[in-house]
Amino acid sequence: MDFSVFRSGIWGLSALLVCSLQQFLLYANASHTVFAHLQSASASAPANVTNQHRTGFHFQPHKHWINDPNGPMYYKGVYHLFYQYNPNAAVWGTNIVWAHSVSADLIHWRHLPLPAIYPSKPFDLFGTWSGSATILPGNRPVILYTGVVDATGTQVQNYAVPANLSDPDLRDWIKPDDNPLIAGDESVDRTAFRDPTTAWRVNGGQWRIAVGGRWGQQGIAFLYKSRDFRRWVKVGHHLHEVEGTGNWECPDFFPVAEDNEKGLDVSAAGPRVKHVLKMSLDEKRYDYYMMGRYDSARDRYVPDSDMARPELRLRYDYGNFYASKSFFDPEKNRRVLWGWANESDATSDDISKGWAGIQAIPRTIVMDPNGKQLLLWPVEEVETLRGKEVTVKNHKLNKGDQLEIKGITSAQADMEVIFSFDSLEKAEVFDPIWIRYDAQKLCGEKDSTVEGGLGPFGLITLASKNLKEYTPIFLRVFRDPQNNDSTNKYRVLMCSDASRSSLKDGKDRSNLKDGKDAYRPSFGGFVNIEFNKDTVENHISLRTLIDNSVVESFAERGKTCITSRVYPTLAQHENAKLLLFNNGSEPIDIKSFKAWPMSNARLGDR
Ligand code: DQQ
Repeated sequence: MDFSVFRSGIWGLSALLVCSLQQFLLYANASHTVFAHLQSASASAPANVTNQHRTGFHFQPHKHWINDPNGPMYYKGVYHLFYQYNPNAAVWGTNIVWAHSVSADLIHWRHLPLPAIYPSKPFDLFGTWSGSATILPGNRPVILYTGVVDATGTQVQNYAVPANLSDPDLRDWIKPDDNPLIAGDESVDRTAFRDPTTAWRVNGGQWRIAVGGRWGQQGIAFLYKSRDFRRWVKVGHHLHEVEGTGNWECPDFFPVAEDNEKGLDVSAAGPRVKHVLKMSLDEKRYDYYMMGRYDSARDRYVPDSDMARPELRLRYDYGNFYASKSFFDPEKNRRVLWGWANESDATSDDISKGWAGIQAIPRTIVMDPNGKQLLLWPVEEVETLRGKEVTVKNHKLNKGDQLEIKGITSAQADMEVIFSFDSLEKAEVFDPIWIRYDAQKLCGEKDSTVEGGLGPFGLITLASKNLKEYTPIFLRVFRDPQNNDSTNKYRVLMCSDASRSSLKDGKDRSNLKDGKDAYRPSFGGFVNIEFNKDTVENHISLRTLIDNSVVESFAERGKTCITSRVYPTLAQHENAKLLLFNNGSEPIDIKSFKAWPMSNARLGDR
């Protein structure tokens, strides 16, 4: 008997059943906009997928909608990435499944033909939502995921196990009938109770997981414990909670080493280990994290700083990056982070192009030597796609200067630049009123054309002739004598401005965020750099990956990262220009600039 035919028959039948049941869905706390009328292939799929803005080396399936990365892991020489996927359309749907792709190097991928997990059982008939993988002793992977069980959106936590452990691709997954593992009790809002973490072990014994949720406006990481991975009991306290932050989605909890850059497996503990708790804030659609100490004996997590103070919140990425998830890669002893970079165009555009969503380039996570934050950096494998290097050295940019970089197809490129300057004297004074702003608002006011003292300077990417379209990534240094939270009296603002990236919409897209329309602001974050006033020269480094409709930037080895999704109509392929610029009165030296055209990653089927 041809098992694959049998299985796709069952898949088709159950999908049909599920789709008709889902017509009646009403989600009280769903985090994605539901387009019930667009979920079916016939209603929404265009005849062809439009290639115009597809990326060359970022992860994406051939067509349709993707969102959260799920259950990343390394098993028997293979990297696995699962992701939320709508098999019918380029919009999110309650028919979302766990699609599955595998890779030897995190860059080139094979898309496996069938979803690993899809709605089919009473414990997930109304949704197979996000979750994580854990490798149990004996090298046995298990997936924990959220199942939606009824039309009101009640969520439970389920498990799935590989059908065949000798298959390194882990193509087939079984959802045992003793699911669900966890149903929320009366202290849990069951319609906001989802996205279990990878499990960790406390003192080599009991298992723990966290599950995201809320109680009113209090965001919560619920904590559960188990001796055998089957019977899970809610712990009397939460892993953490913060008032006023709303629903927490996709929590991630993992250790980082304080003394070196090696990644740690999830259960690692010890005196020189800190723990990171990340939560995806449903209301803001951004990922925040905190660093702290996890006292495994008391099962208590104590963060270093108070997340209730918005100005102290840390983010992995200050742009379009959400629902991220990390995993430990034992092959290279590193922790790797995946994050979803959603489209920033209108839903109607996604439907007509036939696809929506990419995964950002996977990033290694290490602790910043300052101990206060993380550094995120593209995995080294991405460098294997680099072509012939173009360089610039020791080129001075005075106020108003632009330098065009020739000899590279910059619509698909990687680049690293070090800017240096002799003096901090011209840095503009930071207005205390801006403390109440977030960096994004300041980037909106002080855009790349607004002249300054020390900055703005940076890159102009995806630029058309005469700058009708362009996406600048730039820095501006402020002096802040009143900064009481730090000994550092300078604030460095980093911006990635998508508001002029496309002529297509013909209007300002920087203020809309309704989930249906285009949203392309100037994203911004501060970069925590301590300048040395005793040396004559200070630097700021910037790395940017450009891939047709995505610009991912990393300041200072990954202290601050910003991902923007953009859709130039003119600045495409060979017509996209790349420039360096300075609009500040302090001259900026391009100490070093290197750029490489990037070839395509192989994204095939098997
Ligand atoms: N997406 C999933 C949920 C998760 C949300 C559903 C975050 O499990 O909370 O597709 O984007």
